[in-house]
Amino acid sequence: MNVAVKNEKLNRWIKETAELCRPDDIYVCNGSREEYDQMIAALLKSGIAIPLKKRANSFLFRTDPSDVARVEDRTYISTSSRDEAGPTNNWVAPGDLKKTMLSLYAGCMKGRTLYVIPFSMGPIGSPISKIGIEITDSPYVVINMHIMTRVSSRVLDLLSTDGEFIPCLHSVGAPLDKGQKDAAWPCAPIERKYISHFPEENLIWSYGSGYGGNALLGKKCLALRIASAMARREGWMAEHMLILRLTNPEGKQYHIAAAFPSACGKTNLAMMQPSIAGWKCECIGDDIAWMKVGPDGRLYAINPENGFFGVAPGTSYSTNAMAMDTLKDNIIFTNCALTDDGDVWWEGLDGEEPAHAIDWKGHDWTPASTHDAAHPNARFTAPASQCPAICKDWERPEGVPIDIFIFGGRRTSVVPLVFEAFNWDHGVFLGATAASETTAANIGAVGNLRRDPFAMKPFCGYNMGDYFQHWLAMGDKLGSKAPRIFYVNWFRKSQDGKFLWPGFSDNSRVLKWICGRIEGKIGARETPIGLLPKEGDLDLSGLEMSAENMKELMSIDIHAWKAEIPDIENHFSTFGKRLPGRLRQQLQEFAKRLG
Ligand code: SAT
Ligand code: MN
Repeated sequence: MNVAVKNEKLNRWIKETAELCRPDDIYVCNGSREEYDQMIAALLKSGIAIPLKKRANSFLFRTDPSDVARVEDRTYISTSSRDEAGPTNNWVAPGDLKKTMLSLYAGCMKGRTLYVIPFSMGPIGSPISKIGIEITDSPYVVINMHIMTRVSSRVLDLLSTDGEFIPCLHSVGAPLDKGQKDAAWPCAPIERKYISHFPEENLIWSYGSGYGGNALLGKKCLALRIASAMARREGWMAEHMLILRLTNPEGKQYHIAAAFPSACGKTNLAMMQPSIAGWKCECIGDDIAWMKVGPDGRLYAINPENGFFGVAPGTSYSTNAMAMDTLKDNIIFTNCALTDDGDVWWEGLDGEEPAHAIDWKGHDWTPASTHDAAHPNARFTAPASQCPAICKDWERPEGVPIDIFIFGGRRTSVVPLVFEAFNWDHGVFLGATAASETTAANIGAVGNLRRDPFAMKPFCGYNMGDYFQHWLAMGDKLGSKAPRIFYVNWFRKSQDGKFLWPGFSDNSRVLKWICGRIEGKIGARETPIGLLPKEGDLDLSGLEMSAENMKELMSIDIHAWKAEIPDIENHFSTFGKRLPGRLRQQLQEFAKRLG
């Protein structure tokens, strides 16, 4: 071990873990630039990192073709009773799961180094922040954690001898025999992958995958699954939400938190540059919001992360110029294609397709190839501070006051561009019944419609029925200071399969209407599903869009909505007694409004 660790619990845990996993070496990280450079140098030497000539200090990694996304089927919430984890989570009793995993962990780091990563979610030392320690045998995880979280020896200083932290144990699950050559991307087969959470003891055990949320344990595991369970116990909120600041031409600021499922455009909205004159948008976070009621009774949000782990395909100067400008240097790319001149490439990037590239699997690719050059869940890991649209207050320890919540997802049909909830309970009903087509962010089928309440289905660390109740309780606590709730769908298509709404910077038009609503300046059309913009109220100036398309985008097909009712009933029935009566009542009222 390179340094002595003062914290007793941590010292004991490192020792026990080393005895169990039997690494060749132990290294405690300090988060410095030198450390990052040394890790990169080692990864370059072993040929795992590919340097990019066109972007300073930037590298491409290719994963094993089986290890390309989160694995929801192998993700567990292990509480003492199954009911505590609820119907949306996989569950195994803690004793059984630990037994299985302990046998996998035994000797799993042979031939590797055990890295100890002290990190803070949220600014180091802020009262809202949480300290985690990740133990991992993956240098790729170490460098990604450097960007995505605040890794620092100051975290160890803060912990002192007896401070509390959340232990996050990770192994790629590929021990090496003496002299055995390492795989380019070591990992375990799917049936031996486990992403396990023990919310009753704030503990995370991950085994077998090196990818994204499976392995960077500060993100979905700590900041959502464990944090959501803590938040419910302690009366705050941990949500799968971007945070942005919108400023109107008069200089008035609005803070918006929006929940969309993975790979549904949170990063694009968080960095959006409005197409309407005089409006300004700044990014505070693109994936996770931690929110607490402030001394003035309003809800304040911080982004606990330090970087963006964004989907590369589809990112371009026309869809997200701010992300493109963030990606110029100091970036880790994963599963993008490599061009002949030493740059990354992905489907949807500006300009011509390259005549030749190396695809994400390391094979030759040309435009004539029948497969994508980049994996659809290819990612960039980028420091948030590099984003030109980052808000100057993004690290403010007390957070920013949230005025507006937005829920949504990918719906090809049925759901109009935007509508407002009648009140808090109705807004919670909209969140609880949100549905979206599945994306490549999870291993599994893409394009299947599923209920994804509050975009938290894969990330809620306890019974989702109780989570709904927690939302209702937060609304009661906030009273008249509660954010107003809206629902959006950027993805509705016409009969001939074309997107009806241009999206991206034109989403500012929708946000402008939303701000008009909360100012009380704009009326709305009351419909059975909620409050829709009146004709002419959405600012469409300078937008070429036919009246028919606009009509279709805003249309409400009562039959299609009625057809949703049995599915919502079904969805609600899975929560049994844990479904709050107030949501059952919302469903009854909704059915009645539909007639
Ligand atoms: O792989 S991650 O979980 O970090 C990305 C996502 O699914 O949002
Ligand atoms: Mn996400």
